[in-house]
Amino acid sequence: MNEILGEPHEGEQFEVPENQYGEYSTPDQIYDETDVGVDTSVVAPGSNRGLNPELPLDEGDESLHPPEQAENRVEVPDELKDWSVDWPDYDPPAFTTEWVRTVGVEQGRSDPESPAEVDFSERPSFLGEYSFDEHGRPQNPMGRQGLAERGDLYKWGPNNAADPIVVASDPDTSDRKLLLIRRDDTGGWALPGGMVDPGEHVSRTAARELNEEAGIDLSDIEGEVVYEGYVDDPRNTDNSWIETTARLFRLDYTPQPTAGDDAVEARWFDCNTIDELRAKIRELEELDETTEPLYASHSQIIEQALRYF
Ligand code: RP5
Repeated sequence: MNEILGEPHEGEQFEVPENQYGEYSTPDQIYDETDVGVDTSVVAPGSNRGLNPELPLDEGDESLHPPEQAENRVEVPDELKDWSVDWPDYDPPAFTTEWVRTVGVEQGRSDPESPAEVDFSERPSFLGEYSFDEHGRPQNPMGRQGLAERGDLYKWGPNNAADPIVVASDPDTSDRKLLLIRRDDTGGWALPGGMVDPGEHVSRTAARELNEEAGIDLSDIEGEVVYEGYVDDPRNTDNSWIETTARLFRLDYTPQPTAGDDAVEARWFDCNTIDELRAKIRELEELDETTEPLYASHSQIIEQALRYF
């Protein structure tokens, strides 16, 4: 058992997979030496990825989800997701936002236009080795996404993010609360995470994002890595995808959050179980049973974190 994870409660079926990228030279600025492996089953692509259909996408900021990206995507039926399944007519539009190609470059966040200029041996994935298509573009290990090139993401291949999972337990009752933010792009509830900054070590990202998006400074707490792997983010494309390191911060008090940066709201939710949390958000947002109430695969990542109590 990896020390960083601690022991799950007795009787729980939870295995820590082998670290799968031993063959890569893991860049110090990205990964801890104590990285845990990935259970990709945690984030098997879902139906609507927590996008609230009632809320319009933010059209004012090109860095967010541009409407044309959403409109252009080819619908990929589940049975055709896997690259190994033949789909001779599959010809998704190639799209990379103007923002990624201009501002992202100026800010030192974006890759060059051509993937041939990227050293992918320095860009490991938590999912292990990934393949490349006939144009030298990395292929999303979770399969077809209906859009080629980078879409809204800065990098070809894996784009590293980090997510703080802040859980406050009442010392008397053991009742748990979880901190969430409302994203300003999709309007959905999400973990207060974000992308790893250029040159930043991923172990710092979760606390920085937490401070920026919820105004809570936990930078003196290390937290526990409870998930490392793929995120079923709506921005993922055939050639670019998000992978996160989720870090659990345990508190015995509930500091007052203040929304900032990409968050329009930040608040605590009752969260003794993932079902309680999801029901609470559905009620608040008046969502039906079929709508995933949390952004991307954050439900599954939170569920994973709750196993550590
Ligand atoms: C999700 O997007 C990650 O899990 C993380 O929460 C977030 C990072 O993107 P931004 O919030 O920076 O847009 O996939």
